[in-house]
Amino acid sequence: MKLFKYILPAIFALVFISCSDDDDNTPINEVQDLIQVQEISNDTHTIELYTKSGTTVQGYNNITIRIKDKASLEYIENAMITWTPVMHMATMSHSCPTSELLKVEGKQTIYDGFIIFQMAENESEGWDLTFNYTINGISYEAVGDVAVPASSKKTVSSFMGSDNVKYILALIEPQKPEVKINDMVVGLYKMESMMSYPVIENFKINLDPRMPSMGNHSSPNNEDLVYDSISEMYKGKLSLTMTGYWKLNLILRNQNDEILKGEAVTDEVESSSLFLELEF
Ligand SMILES: [Cu+2]
Repeated sequence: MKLFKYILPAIFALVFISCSDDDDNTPINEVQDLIQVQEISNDTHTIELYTKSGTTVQGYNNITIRIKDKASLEYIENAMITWTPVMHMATMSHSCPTSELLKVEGKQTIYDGFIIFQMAENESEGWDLTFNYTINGISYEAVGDVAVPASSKKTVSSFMGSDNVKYILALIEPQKPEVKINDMVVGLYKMESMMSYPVIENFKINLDPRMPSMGNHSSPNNEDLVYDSISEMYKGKLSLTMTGYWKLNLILRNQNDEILKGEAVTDEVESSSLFLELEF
């Protein structure tokens, strides 16, 4: 009897160890905190798109992808990928600002980046997304339509500066505004051509948040947005003293401090012609 007392647990332990070895072969899930938006496929692969909300919208979108091999059902760990969003409009096509699409540090199967859709789709005009990627020296392409519904608040502004350059400015943070001094992040890009939207460096953006429904009051301790070369974005502080609708009035200045777009808010001027909006 004593023998069983020790041998049985030993056998169970061995079985357990060999089972847990098998677990190493089950695919790793690196998208637990994300929701799948859609899949874009070709003959060999399925590209899965994920965001926090499970949707894509007009404005800034942080997108995570992984590529599944249709034959082996395994996720690709060594792809080099580029992506090109294109809006097909009645008279022309154009792209939008994007980051690179790079492997997430410390992860095996996921790649991420952002796309700033500056225009929403409508009944006859919309966006598609092309992935060009290489795996072990072989090139592939996959294309699919992407839904870009209009956002209810202005989260991206596309405008002509006084220098006759077309700019795109997008709200990146806060994604979840709170009653506090929020970190604010904005992306600023130049529309160089229909397909090229380089980052604009070293400009300055004055920030004046107001609540139009409450006498157009402002808030204390805001900080203007200045260029951060590491993130290639503009960073500042946005003070929100209560919940509700806020208009973020902005003035864009170039390196010589010349105003390219926007006006200061005064008793006579209720808002700037350059602004973003949020409500929470
Ligand atoms: Cu368009």
